[in-house]
Amino acid sequence: MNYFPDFIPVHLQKLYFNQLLAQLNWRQDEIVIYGKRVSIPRLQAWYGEHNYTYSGLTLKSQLWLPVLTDLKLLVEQKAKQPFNVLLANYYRDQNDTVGWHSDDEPELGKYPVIASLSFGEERNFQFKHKLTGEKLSLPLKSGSLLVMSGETQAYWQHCLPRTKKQKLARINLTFRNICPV
Ligand SMILES: O=C(O)CCC(=O)C(=O)O
Ligand SMILES: [Mn+2]
Repeated sequence: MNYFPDFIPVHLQKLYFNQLLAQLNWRQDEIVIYGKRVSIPRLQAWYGEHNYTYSGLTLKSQLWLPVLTDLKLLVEQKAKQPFNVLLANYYRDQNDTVGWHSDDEPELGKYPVIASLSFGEERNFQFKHKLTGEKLSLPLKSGSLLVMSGETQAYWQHCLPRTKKQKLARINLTFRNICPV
């Protein structure tokens, strides 16, 4: 795992945040849990060359936007690997979250590289080891890039917990590479 706290220069962070907020096709998606439809606690958007299915929800591919291809290129240069899809998450405030999961869908391959770019409010990203239960916490600051690779998805789950402290909006982009089987 590699963390680059100052990946996007400070003077560009607000610009990117505003462009992403205004231009992405943010949706309030619902998933089915124990037969019930539940709104997920964040907005999301999906771009790239493939559809994506999780928890009974299919995200249809949408054409890349210029702001996304710019960021994708920067991230690909740093991670030294190509990406062909993007899941974008918009956390409106401290109540928006993502629960414990691994990004280990078979179409991402055995040792997926996932590059996670953050803008806006800093939030704590947590990891939990699947066998030992060991926990780690990493504050993801605006403009930072976290590259998860190797056995990160195989052995660790991650989440972005709700906080009691009030938080402003945060946008996170996770670039992934789908290899159709
Ligand atoms: O918002 C984040 O930092 C992580 C989002 C995430 O884990 C995901 O979209 O799979
Ligand atoms: Mn994830």
